[in-house]
Amino acid sequence: MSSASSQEPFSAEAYFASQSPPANLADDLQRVKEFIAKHRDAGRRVVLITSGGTTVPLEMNVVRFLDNFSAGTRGATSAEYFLKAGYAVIFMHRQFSLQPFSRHYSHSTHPFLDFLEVHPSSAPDATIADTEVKVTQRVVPALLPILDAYKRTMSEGLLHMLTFVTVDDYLYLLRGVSKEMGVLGRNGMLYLAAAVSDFFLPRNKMSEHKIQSGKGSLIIEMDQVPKVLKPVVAEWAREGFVVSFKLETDAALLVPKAQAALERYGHQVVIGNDLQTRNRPTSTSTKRGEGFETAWLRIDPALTTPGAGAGGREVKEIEEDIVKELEGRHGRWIERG
Ligand code: 9Z3
Repeated sequence: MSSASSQEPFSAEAYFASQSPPANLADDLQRVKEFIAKHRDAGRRVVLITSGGTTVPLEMNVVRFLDNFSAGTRGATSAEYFLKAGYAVIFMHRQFSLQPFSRHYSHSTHPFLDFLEVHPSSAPDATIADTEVKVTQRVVPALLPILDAYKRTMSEGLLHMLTFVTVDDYLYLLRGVSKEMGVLGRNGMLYLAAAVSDFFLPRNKMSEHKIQSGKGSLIIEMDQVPKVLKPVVAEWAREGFVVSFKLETDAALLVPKAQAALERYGHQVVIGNDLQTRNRPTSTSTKRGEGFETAWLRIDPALTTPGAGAGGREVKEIEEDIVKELEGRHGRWIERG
């Protein structure tokens, strides 16, 4: 696979002209519009959270695709803290990635079947319908607050779910939802935590059917995905409070690259995280006049096991501090008008 191309990167317009929208885009955006209108009328702040990784299909009839590591932990965890802070949340996530509330009982961390107990009835004519299944008592203290918050959120209609799989789905949805958020004015926040592919295979270069083996190595030349933060800030969500994420594997690059992004796109906050320690120290950079302000949020690594709270142990999650910080900054930004 080649890693560099001499070709000019696609502009956002050229990208959308070349790639097809997801089939249910119009319906999805209609529901988003209704959700936003309801919360705007209630004077509530609304945050769009993007979460999880995007795929890049290699064939039209897709058998193989490029993916990335993101599990959606950052987005799903942050969603809970934004809800707690009084925001309505549009949770735009990769299908089957972690979701707020249910993330505490994911199949890999806490399979929920492990928390159930079977109590057969002792009545002589009992049938299977008389058997009771209960949650193991030891998990109740941890489960109850999660269940309460989940029920309250759903009954008050504060969480709206949207799913994407491919980078095309993601970009079409991001454009559509960002534009819908315009009616919120400064009350809208975009929290772009999804891990979005930097490269894609344009439709006109894609094989229609499964790529066949037997001819030696496979060479695929990919094009660069446009940097959509630029139109997000300058066109699609002009009044929104935009928070982007910068992911690096070399921690020394984080702050300079976060500052370069703020300089280039002119949005409000960049959160920098290092792949290996992304649940621990995290920096936030904000532009102040001509300079930059960088704050580090750190928590004790011993307290940070994602999802560990579900089993009963109290844990601190860095997203709690990130959201608290952003809520404050968003509020001050709204006041400044
Ligand atoms: C992030 O940096 C997220 O915090 C993570 C979260 C993807 C690291 P998990 O889902 O991981 O909890 O497993 N997201 C943004 C990554 C990204 O694609 N950033 C672009 C870049 O670094 C700029 S927008 O160039």
